[in-house]
Amino acid sequence: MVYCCSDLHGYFDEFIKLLKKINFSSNDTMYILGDSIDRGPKPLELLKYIYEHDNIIPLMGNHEEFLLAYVSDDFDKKSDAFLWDLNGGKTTRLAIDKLRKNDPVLYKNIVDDMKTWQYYLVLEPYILSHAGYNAMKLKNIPATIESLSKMTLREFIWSRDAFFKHKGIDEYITIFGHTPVRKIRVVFNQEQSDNIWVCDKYKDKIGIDGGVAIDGQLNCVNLDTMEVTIFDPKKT
Ligand SMILES: [Mn+2]
Repeated sequence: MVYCCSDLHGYFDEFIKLLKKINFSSNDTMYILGDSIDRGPKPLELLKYIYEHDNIIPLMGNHEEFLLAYVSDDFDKKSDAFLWDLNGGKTTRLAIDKLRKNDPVLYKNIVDDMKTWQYYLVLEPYILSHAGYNAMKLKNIPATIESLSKMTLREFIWSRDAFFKHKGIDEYITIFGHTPVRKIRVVFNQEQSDNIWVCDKYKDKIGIDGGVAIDGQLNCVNLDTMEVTIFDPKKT
């Protein structure tokens, strides 16, 4: 089976419980749609687990970009570390500093691996990306799958309303995270819930960030059956 989930934000124990709940095995594949780190308690445990499992395929999120900026040579350690910390990065930052000191080989492996994480993936008929893309651009160019090449890397990891308020690429359904679904529902004046959000106007987007980092839940979608499994830490 092929699954996806998103915005794990260092909630490693909860992720493991989710894997148990779906009976995840070495024959299955799990895509994580970005923001595996920051905010939560065990970002490094999650990064190690991802690194050790070839059938867990992570995508880039804006929080992974904070980390890669931090470990790059031209990083301003003082002001940029401050900005990352403001965005929930402190636990990750301290853990990555410690790893660099205590296990430089594993540190290098994890960072080098992270540099290869993709910004989007196409698994027909699905497009997977952290934040979608800039759907407003499709007003001026044909809304075909080729239009993905016109999007900037930043748009795959930072888009919000510019993605979910506008019609997307024809004949594809985009599965995305980044904006917790409860916040998307506020934008559309919809009834509150942390369950996956399906765009009812265009039927071309599915938001799956259940907001585990804001007292919400983890949503996991089986891409073969479209069955959704929820792990809600509040209910265990
Ligand atoms: Mn994000």
